[in-house]
Amino acid sequence: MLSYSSSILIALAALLVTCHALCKCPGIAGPPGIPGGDGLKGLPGSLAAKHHSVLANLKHRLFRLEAALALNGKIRKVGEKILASNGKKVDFVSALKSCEEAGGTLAAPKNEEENKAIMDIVKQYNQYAYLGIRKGEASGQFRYINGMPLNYINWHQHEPNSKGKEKCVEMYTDGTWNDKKCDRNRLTICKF
Ligand code: MAN
Ligand code: CA
Repeated sequence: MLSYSSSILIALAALLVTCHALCKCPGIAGPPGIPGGDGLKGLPGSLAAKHHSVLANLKHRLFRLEAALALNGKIRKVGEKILASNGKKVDFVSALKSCEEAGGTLAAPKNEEENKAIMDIVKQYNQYAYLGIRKGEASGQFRYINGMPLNYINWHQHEPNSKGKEKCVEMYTDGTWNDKKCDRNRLTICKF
């Protein structure tokens, strides 16, 4: 039979593990020691401690991996998002496809900070990039790939000018946008 206080401790440990699994906890402090807990509720203390150390180790490795990739200019972290380019210049559909096949989508800036992060990659490769934005068939409005309306824009002066059929959007090296035909070869920048 478990005492009231050990039940509380076990419940606390289970909560801590859940919290760490969801990565909402700052730092990687360990759970409280749970002597001899082989709980009826939640995880046994030894299992909770093991899970915690596995998660803490993964978190630490992930942190170092992201730092190393960012240092080498392989990725850019912006908020919770990760931006990366394969360095390839292809048409819009091919660019979107390669991002989706990699488990992401074409990057589209939702605010100034994200626009700057994408611009840094455009500058790094010195190549204009397609953004994950296109003109909707029905609406005739520029929207994100998922169909949602834009909540941030950074058009170059006099753009969009919709010359002919410019249904895609490219980013210039100064971070401003131009509506552009979708069949040009532009740098692929994905968001994960
Ligand atoms: C080209 C195209 C257009 C763009 C103008 C700007 O014609 O890239 O999309 O609007 O240049 O002068
Ligand atoms: Ca244009």
